[in-house]
Amino acid sequence: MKCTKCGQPAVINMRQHRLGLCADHFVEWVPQQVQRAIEKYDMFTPEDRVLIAVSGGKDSLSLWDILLRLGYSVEGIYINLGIPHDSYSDVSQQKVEAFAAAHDTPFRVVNVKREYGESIPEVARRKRGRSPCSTCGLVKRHILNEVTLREGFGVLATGHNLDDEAAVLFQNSLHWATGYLARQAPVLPASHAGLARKVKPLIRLYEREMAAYALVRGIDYIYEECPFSRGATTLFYKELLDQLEAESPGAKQQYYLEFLRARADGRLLPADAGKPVLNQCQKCGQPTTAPGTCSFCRLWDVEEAAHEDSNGDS
Ligand code: Q46
Ligand code: ZN
Ligand code: ZN
Repeated sequence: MKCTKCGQPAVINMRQHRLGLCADHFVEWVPQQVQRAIEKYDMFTPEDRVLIAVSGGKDSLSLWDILLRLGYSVEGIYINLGIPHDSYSDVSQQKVEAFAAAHDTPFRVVNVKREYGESIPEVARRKRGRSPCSTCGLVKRHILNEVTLREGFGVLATGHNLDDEAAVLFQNSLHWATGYLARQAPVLPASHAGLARKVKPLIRLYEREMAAYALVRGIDYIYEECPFSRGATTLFYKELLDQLEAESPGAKQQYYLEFLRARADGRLLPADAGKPVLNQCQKCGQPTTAPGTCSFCRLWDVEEAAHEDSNGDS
């Protein structure tokens, strides 16, 4: 296979675009795709300060690299979840530190155990019945929202790629979870004073393209997946969608991008679908659908946990 642009040997063949590219043209093409997504969905401008959530994996580190190359003002945040298996969290943090040092770009670390007294696996163990992943998702959402607003960033960017989004869409549509379908978007506006604007600039790119980009750019990322992701249903949905893609190149892209189009045109859901009524958490002040304290604050409330246990409500 030869590069469609210059005839040199191609490093990647993207059947959905009928495009093969050599290393040089591929690392030029990827940021163009990201820039197109940023503009199409009106994500942010060069005047905005962007905070990027980095995990040490290929997607978020590559996104950081791409946004820097595109000239955006971007800083990183790493949340150390305290996952001990094979020093997963500490090794991930080292990858982030190495990237930031090599690119001379600022980042901050929030260490969950140091800040709140327990790591994610420890909280999940205490809150019997809550999975590490749902605990983790809740904690990350809260901290990222809080830091984005407190430090005056205009927007929070995450490294979700098209495969991630298509798998979540598959899961949500299997359950016809209309609330989630309504909120699954490349841009979540700051619809409330306590909510940061959130964007996903990689939604036009397949996972394999991000892996290839990291490789070609020499980005050193953590290859291992988080140990808690093993057996996750979204991984199974990704495999199913990959089978579909192998038979019908472009199917994943069409599935997800057509969903966005249909929803934007109002063909799927009423415009106000998925807009929950928000209250203010009595403890931290962040918006919450709960009437009193938010689920993040309740997570650390040991007295409440004991009460829940005695009620058999884990
Ligand atoms: S980091 Fe956290 Fe993921 Fe690990 S514990 Fe689950 S949610 S799998 S993105
Ligand atoms: Zn080329
Ligand atoms: Zn709270």
